[in-house]
Amino acid sequence: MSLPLSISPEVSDALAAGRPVVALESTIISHGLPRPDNLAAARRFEQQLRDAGVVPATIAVLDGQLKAGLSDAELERIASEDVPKLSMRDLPVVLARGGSGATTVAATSFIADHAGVRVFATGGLGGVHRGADTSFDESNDLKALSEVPITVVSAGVKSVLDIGATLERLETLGVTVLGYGTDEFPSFWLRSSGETLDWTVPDGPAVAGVMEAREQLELCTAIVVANPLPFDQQLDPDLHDRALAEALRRCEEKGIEGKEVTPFLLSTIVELTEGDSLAVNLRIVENNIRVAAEIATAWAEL
Ligand code: PSU
Ligand code: MN
Repeated sequence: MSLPLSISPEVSDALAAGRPVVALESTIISHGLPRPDNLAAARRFEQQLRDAGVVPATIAVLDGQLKAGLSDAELERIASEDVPKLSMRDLPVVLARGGSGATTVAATSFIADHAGVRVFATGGLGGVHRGADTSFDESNDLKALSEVPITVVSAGVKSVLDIGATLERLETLGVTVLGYGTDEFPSFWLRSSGETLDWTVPDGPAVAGVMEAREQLELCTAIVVANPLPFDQQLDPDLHDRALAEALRRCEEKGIEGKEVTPFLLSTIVELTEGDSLAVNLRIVENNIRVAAEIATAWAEL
C-alpha cells in the first residue's frame, strides 16, 4: 500500500531540480494565530520564502491526503475552517476517515520528511510542560524529532513550558541542538532563557555541514536550530512575566488539559499583552523563515 501523499507540482519540481524548499507547519495558522489575520500571515510566510528564492511547502492533511505544498484555496481552508490539530497519533484516524487537519511540528516533520523536504521553519517547538512530573504533559514534538532527520528552525520553546526539562529530554532523545549565532537557548518571546547550549553555528552553510555529517552517520534524528530574536525585537520582559503568570493561573483554574493547553496559553497571552505577544510571534516566524531559507539554500548547493 502506498502513502497517500500529495506533493504540489511547484514543490516536486523544485525537489527534482535540487532547488531549495522549506516546509511550514499549519497548526500555527489554524490554532496559533487568531483569525482572520492568520490567512494573511500564512500567505506572507510563503511569499517571504519565494522572495528568498526558496519554494514553500506548507504541510497539512486535506480530505484524507497528506499534503506538501498547498494551493491558495487550500491555505484558505486551513485558516478559516475549524480543522483539528493533528499530531502523530491523529494521522491514522484522519486518513482513515478521509478527513482534514492542521499539522503540529511532529506531524509536519514526518510528512515533510516523506516528501523529501529537509528544512522546516516554525515558531516554537512543543516541549515539556511545567508540572509534567505529575501531569506527564510532554509534547509529541519531542519524540517525533527523535525519529525524523529534519532540520527545524525555531526560537526555542515558549516560556510557558519547562525549558530546562525540555532540553534534558532533547538530549535523552538524541536530538542535535545548535544555537544560531548564540550559545543560549532562547525562550521564544524573549531572547534569553538562562540555558546554555553546547554548540553554536554562525550561518546557514555551517548548519548544512552538520546535516551532511548526520547523513554520513545515517542518523534519523532531528537537528533543532535555535534562533533567537534580536534584543530590540523581543517582548518587554516585565509584561512577559506578568502575562505568563496570569495565563498559567487561568489554565489551572479552568482545568485545561491535553492538546488544548498550548493554544489556550497562547491566546490568553495575546489577550493579556494586548496583541504585543502576537506581533512578536509574527516577527519570530519571519526571523526563522529567513534562517531556514539560508540553510535550505546552502543545503541545495551541497
Ligand atoms: N508554538 C507556537 N505556536 C504554535 C505551536 C507551538 O508558537 O501554534 C503549536 C505547534 O504546532 C507545536 C504544537 O507543534 O503547538 C505543540 O502542541 P502540544 O504542546 O499540544 O504538543
Ligand atoms: Mn500536550
